Amino acid sequence: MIINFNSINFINSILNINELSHDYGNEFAVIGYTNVGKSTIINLLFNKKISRTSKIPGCTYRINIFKNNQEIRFLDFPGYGYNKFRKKIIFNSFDFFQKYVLIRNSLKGIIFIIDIRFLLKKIDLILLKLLINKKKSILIILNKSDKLSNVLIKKKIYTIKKILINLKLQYKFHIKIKILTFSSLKKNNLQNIKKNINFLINN
Ligand SMILES: Nc1nc2c(ncn2[C@@H]2O[C@H](COP(=O)(O)OP(=O)(O)OP(=O)(O)O)[C@@H](O)[C@H]2O)c(=O)[nH]1
Ligand SMILES: [Mg+2]
Repeated sequence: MIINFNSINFINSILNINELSHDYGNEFAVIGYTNVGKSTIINLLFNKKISRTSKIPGCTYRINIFKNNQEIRFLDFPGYGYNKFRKKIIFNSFDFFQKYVLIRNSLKGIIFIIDIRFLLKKIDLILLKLLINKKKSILIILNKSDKLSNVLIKKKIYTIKKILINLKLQYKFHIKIKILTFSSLKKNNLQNIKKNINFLINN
């Protein structure tokens, strides 16, 4: 199957795990810390402004669900870190995601967005370990690479690969985790990201 990235529509936004649609077909989750660029990447992938983005952390505060004409669903998760609107929101993205990963059979892959400058925060590592334990396929996107020099980008890639190798030794897992760098400003590697999402659905 080749994913059609040229047809996407907003379906609904949810706050509760019971509001998820039936667990059939193919689903992808776009997750990561607040403000790393999840919604921006979704908009670029589908070449359409379907998800709200903002400089203010916590812009996405519900799980927004999109679907293409092949019935493939993409879930844009709220970031699980610092949230400017936290006091107003009783929703905990991190807890939701943990539950979601455990129950969701149609979840074909995780698109894990990371700010390349900060790499993995403690909370990212906890989620990564959970995903590895559940044998979920992961595509890691090191976003905002425009903020670093090429030398630093290489260093960051080296560091995250080392972290993953250590996790591999610790948890003895065999799933492949692909790592790509990206910049929503430069839009490099967009085709490569699409290729790798296709890889997730077909494996
Ligand atoms: N310099 C730079 N800025 C980026 C990049 N990607 C996203 N941004 C900016 O980062 C901010 C946050 O982007 P969003 O897409 O809203 O981030 P998000 O992860 O969806 O944020 P939450 O939904 O609040 O968790 C916006 O101001 C974007 O324009 C990038 O690659 N480079
Ligand atoms: Mg967002």
